[in-house]
Amino acid sequence: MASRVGIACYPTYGGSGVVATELGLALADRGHDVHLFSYARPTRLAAWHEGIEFHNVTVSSYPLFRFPPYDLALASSMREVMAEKCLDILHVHYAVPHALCAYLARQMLPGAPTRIVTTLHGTDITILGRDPSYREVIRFGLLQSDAVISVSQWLADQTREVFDYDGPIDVVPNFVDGSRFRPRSDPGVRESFCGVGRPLLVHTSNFRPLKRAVETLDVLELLGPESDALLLLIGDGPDLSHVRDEAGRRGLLDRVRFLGEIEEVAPLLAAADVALFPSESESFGLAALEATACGIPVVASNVGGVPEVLTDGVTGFLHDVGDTEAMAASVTRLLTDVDLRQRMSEAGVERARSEFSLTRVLALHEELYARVIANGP
Ligand code: GMT
Repeated sequence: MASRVGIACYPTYGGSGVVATELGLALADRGHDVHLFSYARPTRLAAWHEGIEFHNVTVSSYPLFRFPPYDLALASSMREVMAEKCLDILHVHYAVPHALCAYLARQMLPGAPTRIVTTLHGTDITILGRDPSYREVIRFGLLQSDAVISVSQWLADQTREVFDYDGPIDVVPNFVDGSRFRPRSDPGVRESFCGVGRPLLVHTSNFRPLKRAVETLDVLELLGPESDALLLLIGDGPDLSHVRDEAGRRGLLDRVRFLGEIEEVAPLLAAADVALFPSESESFGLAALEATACGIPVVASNVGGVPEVLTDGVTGFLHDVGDTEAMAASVTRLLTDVDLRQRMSEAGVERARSEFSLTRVLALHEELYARVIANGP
């Protein structure tokens, strides 16, 4: 049965906003009436899409406000839409502050039937959850949610540990839309960067320090001067200028291309040979999943939920955080052994299709929504 679903997320280039928006698009395509809340149009909601109404949360400034209260503006917008559209579900992505805003909105409408679903994505638990300024308020947000989703078993375990939380947690993984994230043979994309024969490495992220993006340069250097591999860096964020400076300082500028934020990354991923993700923490690793779905073996850090997404030695290679020598050795293996690369590529595509397909994970969300609606207030 079609539902009226509100979704709140951060709009920026990052996994939680991507997952929330892609889920909203897919729910709308299935006939649900979707209302998306954010402070700017999310990256993956580039254009108008039938079935989704975007609610741009604006925060007024006032001389007394040193910190304009975004959370109150968001709660107010949620309350308004909840009342007008009679939302069945308000699904918030990233606990802070969204779970609390949803709670506040519902408190403002006594008797509202709206059920609150909170998806935990990572640093809302692993970093903010450990911060005494936020711990108790996040825990309260979880307890007030009608369902709590974690994107990996690892993050569910962290949540129990950090908050001493023993309520139910549904592990529902992130997903990829296989119609877009798929292998393609499009020599044009490759040709435009480096010609067909030159090895192509790729890294996509929001360039926060925990992504350790500068280590992609270490790996490139460790491949040695005889390698003519080219590294594509996709995305933007606080560490990008440091990475750019380092590339210049190390004389690597002719071996690295900085592409910035790109709306449709799938064709670029599919053109590459190996993807690199040296993060120090990752509750899931959506970017790694998107790469494997495109048929690209991944070399990544063995952290958090990453081993739930990538199978070491089968769909990629996992190494200790910071072990760039081992990462470079794995990249060299993949670049020199075409059969290995092909086997890993096929295994990655197969796993993305069987475990993390949009169809499968969308159905898990629909089942969960039906369950919490049936449980009632
Ligand atoms: O927690 C964050 O760092 C933010 C969040 C985001 O919006 O990018 O990233 C997390 O959520 C993604 C989608 O579920 C996961 O793929 C990322 O692994 C996770 N990041 C971390 O855990 C560091």
